[in-house]
Amino acid sequence: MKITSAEFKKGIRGTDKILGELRLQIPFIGRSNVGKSSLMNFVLNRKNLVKSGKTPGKTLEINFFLVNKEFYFVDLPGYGYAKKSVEMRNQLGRMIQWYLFDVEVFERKIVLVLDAKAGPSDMDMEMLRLLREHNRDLVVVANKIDLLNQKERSRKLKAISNLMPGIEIIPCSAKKKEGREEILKALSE
Ligand SMILES: Nc1nc2c(ncn2[C@@H]2O[C@H](COP(=O)(O)OP(=O)(O)O)[C@@H](O)[C@H]2O)c(=O)[nH]1
Ligand SMILES: [Mg+2]
Repeated sequence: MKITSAEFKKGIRGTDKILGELRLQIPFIGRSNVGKSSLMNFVLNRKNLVKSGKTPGKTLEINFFLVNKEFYFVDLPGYGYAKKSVEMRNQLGRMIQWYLFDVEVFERKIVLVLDAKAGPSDMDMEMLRLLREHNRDLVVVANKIDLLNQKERSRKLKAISNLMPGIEIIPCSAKKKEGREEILKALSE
């Protein structure tokens, strides 16, 4: 897949007619601060289209970006801060679950973003369980792989694979620009 264009379309907080469009939606989900927005910019080859930042929990809406005038990248709020664990039951958590599990769309491919160094959190595992329970089409990536040296890297990837059997884990780094082709390939399968 080649990216030829990307533009912000709109942010929503609840039901909206954009959800009913006959277009593929590709939401990036994961913990706050794991690098969802950075990764979307990297994959789209755009510097600052998707707002990323140091303040966790900044994204309060579900933001739609039209890509190649054809499908949507969807930026969602993160679930839970690094330390102060916000439960999936709070308002943002409910919004994420509503979009992923209550809203049926034309087609959806979900990118679950993990922290390569920290590995999957309890909430990541819970999210994975829910995604599988709902038979969601899924791509799992391990971001911030640049924080690991060669040895830690293979050890960590193996450990993550063991926790998520039967799922291919794509190592990537928005910072060091690694894994873009692999992610695009997985999304076009
Ligand atoms: N080292 C490293 N830092 C990253 C990477 N991707 C994102 N970050 C940093 O992680 C922080 C959170 O990124 P952001 O994209 O806003 O995360 P989001 O909350 O999941 O959308 C920012 O300070 C980024 O610069 C990466 O691949 N490697
Ligand atoms: Mg973000």
